[in-house]
Amino acid sequence: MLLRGVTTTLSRSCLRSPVSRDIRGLATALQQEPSHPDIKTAVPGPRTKELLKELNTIQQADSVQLFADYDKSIGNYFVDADGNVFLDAFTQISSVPIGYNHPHLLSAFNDEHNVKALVNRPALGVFPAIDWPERLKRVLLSVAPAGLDNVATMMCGSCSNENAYKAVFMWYRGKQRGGRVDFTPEEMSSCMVNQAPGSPQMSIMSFEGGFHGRTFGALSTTRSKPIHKLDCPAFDWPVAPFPRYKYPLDQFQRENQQEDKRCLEQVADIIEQYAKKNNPVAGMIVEPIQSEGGDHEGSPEFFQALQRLCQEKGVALIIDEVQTGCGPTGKMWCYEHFNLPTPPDFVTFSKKMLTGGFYFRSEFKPPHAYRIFNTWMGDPSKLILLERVLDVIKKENLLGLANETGQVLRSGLLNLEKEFPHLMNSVRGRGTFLSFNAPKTDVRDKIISKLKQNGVIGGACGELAIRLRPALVFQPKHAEIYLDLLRKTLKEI
Ligand code: PSZ
Repeated sequence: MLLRGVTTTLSRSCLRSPVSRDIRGLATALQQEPSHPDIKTAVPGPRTKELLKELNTIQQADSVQLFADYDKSIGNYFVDADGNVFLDAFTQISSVPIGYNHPHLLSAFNDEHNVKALVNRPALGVFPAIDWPERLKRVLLSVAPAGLDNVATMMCGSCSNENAYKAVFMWYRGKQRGGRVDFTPEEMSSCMVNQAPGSPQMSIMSFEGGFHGRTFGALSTTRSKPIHKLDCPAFDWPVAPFPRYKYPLDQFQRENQQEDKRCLEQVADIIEQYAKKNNPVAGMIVEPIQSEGGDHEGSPEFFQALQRLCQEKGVALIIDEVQTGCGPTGKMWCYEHFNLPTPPDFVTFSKKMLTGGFYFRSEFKPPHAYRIFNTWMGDPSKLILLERVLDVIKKENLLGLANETGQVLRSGLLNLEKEFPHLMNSVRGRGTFLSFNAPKTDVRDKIISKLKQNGVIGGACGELAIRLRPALVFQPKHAEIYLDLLRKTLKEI
């Protein structure tokens, strides 16, 4: 059977409207899920320790937490090398959209056309398959942020951001040239020795606590932890403060509005400073919820004002939805919660979208070929899987489920915050994209580690936060298990 025969196109309206969820479908997909975690050994167990030792003889592997048994992992449950079964509330740093071994994904390559798309991997910028334009429309453009009708595919989140920056710089220089599209001989020769005017001074602004990746351009905009940046040369690009709110939000409205104002004033000042030192801010990148940096939120009003500021100053606005995108906040794109009056200029994605890439306004399409380019430029087989993921999201109304499960999680976390005020505060987030703070970093780390021994994989971010990043198939019943085991863990501390 051909791919186009078995899947349906997702229309934007379908994703946004609450259609009734096909519980039966979801139940079938998850029927082999265990009913609860099952921890048989110490964590990490003996086999895990052996594997870690072996891997460490080949590479620096100390970041490895567990080795997965991907034959046995299923739905929301992760099975490790020692046979321990964990409820996964972290999902490979937020990048498993519909759980492990979803049947709709397992069957994707039963189809000969799809196998050939997998095996014959094209250099997409030069020899794409006959069905590539249609596939892009049917899959990626069917969930495009409103008003962004262009898309480029890439390999990972970092290179999606990196290439969005390049598109911004090309657009900015294009404006300075006043529409001239050819280059001067001086530009051509100076760029070959990394000098202006061919390699001009320009910058991308980012925010304290932001994370945008680890390739060189992206790394210059990453501001979450020194360990990401140490020893690597960086561009002189500006950083501005991002709001740090007090919680609960409804009790600190005045303080938090003041915080928005403080940050916005600094953004405007820094743009002026960089213009004066002849390093103009051409673009700005921001996460709708700062994720690696500690799950810091900005209000809709903050983002609306930020966009106005960008428009006034001629700065392109890039929204980094690598971690927030594809549904966990209850909307396909988190920034949709902000009611921006006009679309942002770019939305970058990866993780749950399975392919990296960026959506952009057509004004940002470079006038020349080969300028935003690399060999693979993504991988069509990832779009085959993504098409199926989007199909499941729509059929099972998983955006509605993220809201429903999110409410169970949020109210449970708020109750735990009341019960353990010395261990938990500042519950926040949207949908299942939630987090809370511990009072100190060592307490936070202890909670995460004990939670794992109790059968739940959770994630840390920033200095104090514990974040929830379950798959989109996390149901209220999984939320109850998470909350029970978190309560048990907090009692042990
Ligand atoms: O330590 C790391 O390299 C991590 S830990 C989590 C991430 C990276 N997240 C990746 C990420 C992201 O969360 C946002 C908001 N933007 C860009 C990236 C980079 O994506 P990758 O890792 O695919 O290059």
